[in-house]
Amino acid sequence: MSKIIGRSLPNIPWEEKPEGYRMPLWRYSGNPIIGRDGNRVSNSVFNSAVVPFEDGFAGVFRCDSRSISMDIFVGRSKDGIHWEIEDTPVQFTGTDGEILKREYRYDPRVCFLEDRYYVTWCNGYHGPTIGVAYTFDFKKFVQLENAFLPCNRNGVLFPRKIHGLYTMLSRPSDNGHTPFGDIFVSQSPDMEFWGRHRHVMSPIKEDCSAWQGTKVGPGPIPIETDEGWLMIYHGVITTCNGFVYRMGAALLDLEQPWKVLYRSKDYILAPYENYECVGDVPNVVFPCAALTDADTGRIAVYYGCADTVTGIAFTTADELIGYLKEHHI
Ligand code: BMA
Repeated sequence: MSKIIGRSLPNIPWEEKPEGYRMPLWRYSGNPIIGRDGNRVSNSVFNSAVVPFEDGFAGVFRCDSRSISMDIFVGRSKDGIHWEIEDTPVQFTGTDGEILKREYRYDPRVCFLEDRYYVTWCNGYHGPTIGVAYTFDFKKFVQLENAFLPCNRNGVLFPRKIHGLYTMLSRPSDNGHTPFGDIFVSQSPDMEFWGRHRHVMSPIKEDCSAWQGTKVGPGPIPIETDEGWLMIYHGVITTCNGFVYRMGAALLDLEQPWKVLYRSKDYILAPYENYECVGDVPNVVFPCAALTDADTGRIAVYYGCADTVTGIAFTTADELIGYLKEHHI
């Protein structure tokens, strides 16, 4: 049995795997859980991040407006499935007005680390980079320095320091839709100055795993297990109709997370359902968060569907790591 190292979460949203289902992730039967109209101003609600909070759940949601501006909004839920999302975006405070200037914000991740919730997101600052902020209560948010130079996306913190250093995955990019992309990991003593950049993984150009041939990027906060960090990521192929986004998984070394122990050869979830294939950007499943229960090994992955709505898919550490070991590069 592969074991999750972390807290128990008896109220994790959950459904059992359908009888005879052959894939390692199975969708919630009530998907999508959040539609386009998740708040009053939204055109679409997707690529969003949730965490356990107080006696329920809280999250930071990407809501694109009906003028197609991109910003992030607080949401709250009792059960992790039904969400109330605020109508006004997160307002940041901080010491440096230069950093607080808003161009655009999207694809948030939320990470409970030490005593607070850190939010990282794709932050417009003369190109996309990684914005960083923290909150204790999902009311007041303090914005820190951007982690990296532009252009970068998919900044994903590890949920604890590794050898005394904050550790973050990211995916250097360009200013457009980026037809390339490798995952790197960086470390910081103070959440401000980031260095020790190490390469984690590249796309796979060969036909043996073509679904991840154009770019790869980290998704949810890595899940600590007794066998390594379980990293769920997105992999992209370029087709005659454009990009298709699927999900993969990898196990990273606990001490040196730039070392990949196992990596998906076969994808673990792909756009099959109508709400994943049809929307503002067709054929996208894009994971940004996962709830976990260390007692049962249950994992609930939250993912954006076709850049329009939000879904959940379930697995367990044992099921996913077992699949990974059978279907790895
Ligand atoms: C990426 C980001 C994501 C989006 C994806 C597919 O570059 O913009 O937010 O889900 O493209 O459109």
